[in-house]
Amino acid sequence: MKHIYSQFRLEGRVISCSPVSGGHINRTYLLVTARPHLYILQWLNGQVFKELEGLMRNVAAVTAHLRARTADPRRALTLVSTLDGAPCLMTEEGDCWRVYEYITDSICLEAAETPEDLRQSGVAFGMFQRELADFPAETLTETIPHFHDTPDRFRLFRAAIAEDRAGRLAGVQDEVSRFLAREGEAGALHALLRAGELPLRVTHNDTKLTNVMLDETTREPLCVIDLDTVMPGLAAHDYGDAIRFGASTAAEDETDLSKVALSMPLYEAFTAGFLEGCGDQLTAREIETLPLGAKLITLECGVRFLTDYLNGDVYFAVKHPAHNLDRARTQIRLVEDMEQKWADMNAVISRLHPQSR
Ligand code: GN1
Ligand code: MG
Repeated sequence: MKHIYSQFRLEGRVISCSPVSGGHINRTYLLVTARPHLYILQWLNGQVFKELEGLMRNVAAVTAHLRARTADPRRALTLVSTLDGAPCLMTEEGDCWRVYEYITDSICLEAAETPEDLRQSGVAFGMFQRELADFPAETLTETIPHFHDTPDRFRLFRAAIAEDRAGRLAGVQDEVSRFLAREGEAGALHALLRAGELPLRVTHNDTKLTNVMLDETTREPLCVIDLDTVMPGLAAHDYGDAIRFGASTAAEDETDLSKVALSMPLYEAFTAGFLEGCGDQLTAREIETLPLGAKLITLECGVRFLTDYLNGDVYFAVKHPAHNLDRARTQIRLVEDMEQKWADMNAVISRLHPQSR
């Protein structure tokens, strides 16, 4: 790895480079120098992100925008440039590497230990939304076209079913039909966008709890990480993805489905934090559609996992052959639970934001 990190402007000689787990797409390492100074080194997956230069332009512009609002080194990500002054290193083999300053004395959680943890992550993603409200969205590259285009995800799902490339379809008929039964709802948010009822915003698009750094001691949010999918999008999708991951009572790949449900205390906590973080940015219509965002993004994520299972695990990193299927099962279970709790989800919104009704 030395031939990679030695190309960046680091303070001190590197004494260790160790892999950091987590993330289904990129590969991440922790660099420690003799200074001591800590950095995060990342390899970007060029199969998933076809436009790496555009992606890095987005990241450089967004981090600079957020950085301009705070002097605290821990409150925004800082890219470390290469010796040539570029935001990333492109190797002759076509690989892309980048380095960030490490956020010191911080933690990121796999699961909320208390509703307060999740509320704080809501504040972080809400503030991200608010701070980028004046960012020129049209200058951003769409790093993965149709990323949260749920109807398009169903189209790819149908293609995977028709092809049955890995010969796995026969074993998953029940899951397939539960997803397809909901295909008619998939385009609801996009229809509102087209009708001009929802605005296009700069969104994060991967608002998992694991993408928020919290202060180790106070547990307050410091900054949001994983900016690879920052693109123009819908606020309800950012909100929804955070609920999908953070307000579930079980891990994304839990195999005991009786443990999987939407936790209403966690749901309420994230919602309160997100609305607080967004300030007065969101329209009443956007706030009203937040529960729909939670349901549709969970449906979409499940469809993506099951599509990848049918395609033979070509997209998401898996630890065992049924991993994507396990993930798809938790997601559809969660969608069904949200359907059961639909009235309660909407009641939380009305209670926290009476004007949206
Ligand atoms: C992927 O790699 P990671 O964990 O940041 C995926 C997200 C999914 C998530 C599911 C670029 O994110 O869209 O919601 O897995 N990212 C991409 O855990 O596809
Ligand atoms: Mg991500």
